Parts: sequence; C-alpha cells; structure tokens
Amino acid sequence: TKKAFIFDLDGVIVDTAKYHYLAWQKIANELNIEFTLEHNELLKGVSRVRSLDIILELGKVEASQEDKNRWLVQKNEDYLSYLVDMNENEILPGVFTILKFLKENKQPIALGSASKNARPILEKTGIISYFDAIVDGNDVSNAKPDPEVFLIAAKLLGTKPEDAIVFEDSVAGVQAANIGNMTSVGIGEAAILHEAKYIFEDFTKIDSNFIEKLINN
Ligand code: G16
Ligand code: MG
Repeated sequence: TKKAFIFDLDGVIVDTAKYHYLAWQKIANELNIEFTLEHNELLKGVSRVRSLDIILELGKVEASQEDKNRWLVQKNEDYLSYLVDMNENEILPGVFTILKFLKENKQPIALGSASKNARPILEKTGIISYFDAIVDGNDVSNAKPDPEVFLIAAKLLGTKPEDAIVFEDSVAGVQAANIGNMTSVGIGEAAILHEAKYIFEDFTKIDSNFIEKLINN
C-alpha cells in the first residue's frame, strides 16, 4: 500500500526549537516567571497562543487580552529576528539523507507543523521542493495533540492514516500521531518521547533498512 511520510518542522527538520525558547524566555523574564528547558518541553509542538497561556499558568499570572496580544506579537518579532540569517546549514543532521532516500524511492512527503512560519523556513533552508504537501499552523484549527494537522497531510497525499508515518520531536506531536492511528517516530530523548512507536536520538541514527521496512510493510 501507498505510504505517506510526514515530518514535523521545529525540532525535527530544523533546530528552531532553540529560537522559540529564547523568544519565550525573554517574555517570561520580563514577567518574572521561571521558565526552564524542562518547562520548554511543554511548549514544543504547541501553538503560539497556547504556549503563552502555558507560560502564564506556570507563573500564575493573569493578563488582559490586550497584554497577551502584545506579548504574542513581541514573541513572534523576536523569533523572526533569529530566522533572518537562516540557511541550509540549519537543517538538522541526517535530514537531507532521509529526504533524498524517500524521493529516490518515490515516497510521498508532507510537512505537518503547528508553526505559522513554516513556509518561509522551508524556503530559506532550500528544502521546500521536497514536500508534496505542506500543512501548517495556518491550515488547522485544532492544535497537537489533536491529530488534525497530520490527518490533513495524509489526506493531501492520498494515504490512509494507518499508512502514514510521522516524525516528531514533541510529546504533543507523538500523541497526535498515535491518536490519529499513524506510526509515530520520535526524534529526541527516549525518556521524553516514550509514547512513540519508534524512537531515535536524531536522523543520523536511522538507516535505510528501517525506512525500507516502513515503506514495504
Ligand atoms: C512549532 C513549535 C512550537 C511553536 C509552534 C508555533 O511547532 O514546536 O514550539 O509554538 O510551532 O509556531 P509559530 O509561533 O511559528 O506559529 P512544530 O509543530 O513545527 O514543532
Ligand atoms: Mg516540533
């Protein structure tokens, strides 16, 4: 049967997770909210609006909608400033190899990201042409762990959810793939991503045999 390979963006294809963290940390600092790398795991794969709410909840801070809107704008401006000089060097190790292998084997590839900045990032890093479909934060109304983003991606590729394979670095994203009945592949720490069907530290740890198995099973 026809498979679909769906990639998350931040933390899977590019290491923008660190830029999101820096931008949120600035806001947390201004509000005197303690915001550690551990807290940051809660924000991965989560929408911008929800991320701010999580930070405010951590600090037990109540804010007006006006303040929230201002912080959301500030966060994104700050985040975008980190992306200005972005280029293909920021593609994470092993990603090109796997994208090329999938292309050579005529496998459909999609992006499934919560980010509203996904397209410019794919353009700046020069990999947008690998993707047969792009589904991002502008296309969905339900954030991960809701499977909406991946379900739309599988549909665009003409594949049933159970034949879709999702690469994710976030807990919310792994859960979304599992809830959507897809094969979840966690990229990152096993201790954090233990709900994933398969877990690899990064793409250099994935060999072509593993991908071939996914294609043929
Ligand atoms: C990403 C990040 C999240 C971020 C979200 C929204 O999702 O993991 O931390 O909050 O996008 O991004 P933006 O503010 O650019 O719209 P993903 O799904 O690509 O990991
Ligand atoms: Mg991610």
